[in-house]
Amino acid sequence: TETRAWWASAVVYQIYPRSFADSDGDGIGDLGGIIARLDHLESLGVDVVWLSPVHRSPQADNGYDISDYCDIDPLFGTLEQLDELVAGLHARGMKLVMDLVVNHTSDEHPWFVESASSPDNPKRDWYVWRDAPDGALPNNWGSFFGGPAWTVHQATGQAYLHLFHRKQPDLNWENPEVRAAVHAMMRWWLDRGVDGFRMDVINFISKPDGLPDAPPVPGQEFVNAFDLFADGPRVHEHLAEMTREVFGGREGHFLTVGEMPGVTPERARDYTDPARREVDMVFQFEHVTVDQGPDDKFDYVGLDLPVLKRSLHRWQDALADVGWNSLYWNNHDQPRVVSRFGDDDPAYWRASATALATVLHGLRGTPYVYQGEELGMTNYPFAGAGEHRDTEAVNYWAEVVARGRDQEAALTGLAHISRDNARTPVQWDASPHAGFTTGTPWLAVNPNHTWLNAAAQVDDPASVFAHYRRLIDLRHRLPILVEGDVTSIGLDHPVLWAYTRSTTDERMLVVANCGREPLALDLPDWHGARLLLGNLPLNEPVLGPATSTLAGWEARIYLSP
Ligand code: TEU
Repeated sequence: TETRAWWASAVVYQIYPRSFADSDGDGIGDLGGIIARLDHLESLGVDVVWLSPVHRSPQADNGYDISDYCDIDPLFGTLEQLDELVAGLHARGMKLVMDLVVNHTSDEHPWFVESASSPDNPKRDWYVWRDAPDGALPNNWGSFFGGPAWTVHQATGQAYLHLFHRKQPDLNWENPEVRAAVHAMMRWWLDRGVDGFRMDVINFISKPDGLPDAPPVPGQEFVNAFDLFADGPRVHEHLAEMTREVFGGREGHFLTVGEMPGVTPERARDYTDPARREVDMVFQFEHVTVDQGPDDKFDYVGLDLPVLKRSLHRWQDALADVGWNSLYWNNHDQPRVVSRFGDDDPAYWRASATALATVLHGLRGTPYVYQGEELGMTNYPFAGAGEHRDTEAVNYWAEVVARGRDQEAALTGLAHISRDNARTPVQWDASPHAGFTTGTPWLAVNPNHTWLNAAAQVDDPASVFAHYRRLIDLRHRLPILVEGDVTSIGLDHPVLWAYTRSTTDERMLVVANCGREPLALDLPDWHGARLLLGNLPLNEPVLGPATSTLAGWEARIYLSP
């Protein structure tokens, strides 16, 4: 039988440094702030920290636009502090995974500056340049952040490709020098002691030959060409080469996770099949788009629970034999789960945050916890468009206004889906800026920090934090959570989320009531099962012969006798 890799029983914690903790009073989180908060992570019990970019960057996309891969932006600190962070994590038995943003660089990266300098520059071909006669763009692709995916460079008359911001030009992965430079940079980080990489939009790196137009969409000048550049022709080849060139011959316990918008379960099997040596796991996006309509990302249609359940269980089934799932509700791009799929009314907030945590952490895969999720942080009460800071939200609003689209609907969409919901500062305590900074925070602190904060939770056994700690502890202790097969129960039920885990000698039941009303639970097979973990004080320690009742947003995990 196969031996599982160490990350199969690990839990990863994501830090978005700008919003985690500020040590120098400039209102922006930094490495010093993280180093000062390692006890919080140790007490939560996570195994790995994934750090969103701290590299040198003009910050057009909060660090996902890198101008020097081998240095730390002064906003965040110094390389010495990064070393100190690695040492501090290692001393506590935790690992550090860096963000790897190599689909694109910043336009201020020396590679691009050279590339842009002239059509004959040796680095011209490091990026994707095409003729733009009389300003006509090479194709109809749109940028994720609005407008075309091309910008004409006045000096040379050619246009460069940028799937994201115009300050994020796409690297040309067809060029072997580009690939070699990326591999060398990755080895440099491993030599420094980091333990792996989270690879930003890594399934976008291989563009289709000829960069063809995407099928036109009526009323849209530039269209999302997703189907053309996601999972492109040579992406598997590039990832296998990266594994060979970067990790080949190295001793160590590394973790690689590829962020892959639009990836299908079938393709994810290939990406994560250990025999192919591409990546350990992927971040898929299916379950974080279930509340979005066909128009665009901010076309908010609300949650239909069975759709969400079916999605996550489809992924569980697809990767049951080959490959591995990552499990996440939140990251720096997604609204807060308790507001999005749960119930952030103060009366249900704690129960729903812990119920959602329970159903996710009971599944098979590697769970990721995004900063503040362990406290049940909620969406921000955005009052208008002016409160959003994210380039995606700001550009979207400008387009809505320019095109005379429905502003009411756009504001609703932004309030529910905007990435800024995830980026408000972590709420450490009840003080005016929530203990995040002594200065003025770069993004407003959620007013609910007066009661929703770490200080109020870390020593309270009934807190969201304590529940996350127990879930993480279970993952470490119970092989059935790592290995057990997953079988869903009643996928079409409108509020019950239930499934079993099973190995040859044990069975586990996970049940959650994803609604406010009490819910009768009738599972004859499980009489006598022993309660392992519940999120409310009311649970039955042993499931009786009669029908039992789950309170609103109650979740329980039982082990069969
Ligand atoms: O995100 C990739 C991505 O496609 C989306 O999740 C993105 O958040 C956007 O909202 C699409 O509508 C990654 C990073 O996580 C994100 O923060 C970066 O902005 C992006 O890549 C570019 O590097």
